[in-house]
Amino acid sequence: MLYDVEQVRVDFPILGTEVYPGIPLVYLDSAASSQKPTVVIEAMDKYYRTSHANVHRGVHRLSELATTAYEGARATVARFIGAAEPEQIIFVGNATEGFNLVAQSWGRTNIGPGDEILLTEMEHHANIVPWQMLAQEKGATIRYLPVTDDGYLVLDKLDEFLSERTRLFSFAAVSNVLGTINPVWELVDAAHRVGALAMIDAAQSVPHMAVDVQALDCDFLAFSSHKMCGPTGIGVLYGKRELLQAMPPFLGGGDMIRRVTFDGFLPNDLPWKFEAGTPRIAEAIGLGAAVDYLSSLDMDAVHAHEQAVTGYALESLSEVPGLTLLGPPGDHRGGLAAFTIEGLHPHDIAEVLDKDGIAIRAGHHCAMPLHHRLGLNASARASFYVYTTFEEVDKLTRALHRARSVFRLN
Ligand code: 7TS
Repeated sequence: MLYDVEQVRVDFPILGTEVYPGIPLVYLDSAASSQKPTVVIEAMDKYYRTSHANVHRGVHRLSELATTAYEGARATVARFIGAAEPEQIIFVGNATEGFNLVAQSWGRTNIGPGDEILLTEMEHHANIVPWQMLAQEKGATIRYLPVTDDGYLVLDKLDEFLSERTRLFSFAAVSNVLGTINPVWELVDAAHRVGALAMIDAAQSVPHMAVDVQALDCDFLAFSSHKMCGPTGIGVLYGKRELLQAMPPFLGGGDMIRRVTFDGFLPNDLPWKFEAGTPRIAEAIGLGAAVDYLSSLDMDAVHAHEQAVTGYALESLSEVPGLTLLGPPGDHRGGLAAFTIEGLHPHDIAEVLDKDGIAIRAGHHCAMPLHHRLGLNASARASFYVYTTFEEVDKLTRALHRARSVFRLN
C-alpha cells in the first residue's frame, strides 16, 4: 500500500533545494505548514494567467471560468471529507477562522449564562481562545477534559465533564503536540448523548488520514489548507446544513447578501452567507488541486506512510540520551514527535539542527495550557508528512546527538 516516497519528493520543488550552501533541506515542520507540490503551484499560476476575474458577479467569460473553478474546488473538498453537499463547505481564512465563525455566529445566538463549553487540555489556542472570548461575553463556563501524563484523554471522566448544561464539545482529532489520535466517534457520541453539539478540530487529521464527516456525525469541523499541500490564506469550515442554515452571518458585506436596502439586508443562501466580500478564489483552486493530489496518493497510503516513519522515529529518538517524548508511546499516533532533552533548551536544539538544514519547531506550538499541564514551557517538535523519508529521521537523530555534544552533555 505504501507509495514510492522518492517519487513523491520529486513533486515538491522546495525539497530539492539547499538551505545553506551544500546543506540540503530536511523539512520536519509540516505540522506547522506543509510544502507544496508543483500541481498546486501550477494550478494557481494557470488560474492567474488564464482565467482570473471576480466570481459570482460578472456575466463575462472570465468571471464564468473563475466561478466554475471556485465552486468546483468547493465540490472537490466536499467529496474529500464526505460532506453530503458542497453548500456545507464554507471557505474561511484558516482553521482558526472556522472556530471564530462558529463561536461568533452559532455561539452568540445559542450560548447564555450558565451554559458550558467542553474542550480538552490538549487543544491548540485556535480551539480555546474563541470560546474564551464567547464565554467572557456570555457568562458561560469552559471546562477542559483532562489528559493523562502520557497524553491520552481521560475518557473515564467524560460523564463527569458532560452534562445537560454542555452546549458544545470541541476537540482535536489529533493533537499537534502529543500526536494522540483521539477516539473521535466516541467523543461525538458522548456529546450527542447529553444534547450538546460536537465540533472537531481536524487541522491535524484531514491532511493525514481519510476523514468522513457524515460517518463521524460531527456538527462542525474545521481545517486549514496550508497543512495539506494547499496554499495559505484558506481553510474550511464544514457544518450540518440545518445548523448553518439557522446561524446568522459572521461577517457582513458584498456576496453574503441576497438583497440590501437602506433599512436592512436579506442574507444570501449557503454557503455564500458566510463568505463576505471577494473570496479566496486562487486559494480555493489551489486547495482543490491539493485535494486531488492527496487523493491520487490515497489517504490510507498517506496514513500508512506516516505511521511507518513515525514508528521508526520514535524508536530512533528513544536512543538519544536524556530525551523525553511527549505523548503516547507506541506507533499508533499522528505523524509527529514532540520532545525535550534534559539540559537543552528546545530553541537551542532547533538552532543546532538548523545548521544541518533540519527544520523543526520549538516553543509551545500554540498549546500553552497543555505545556503548562505537562510542567513545561516549551518543547521541540519534528513532524512528518507524505514526503518524509527514513533517511531524514536518521539525520534528525544524528543532529540531536550532535546538539548534545555542542552543549557538552556527552
Ligand atoms: N488546530 C490544530 C490542532 C493545529 O495544529 C493548528 C495549527 C490549528 C488548529 C490552527 O491552524 P491555523 O492554520 O488556523 O493556524 N498548528 C500549528 C502548529 O502546530 N504549529 O504551527 C501551527
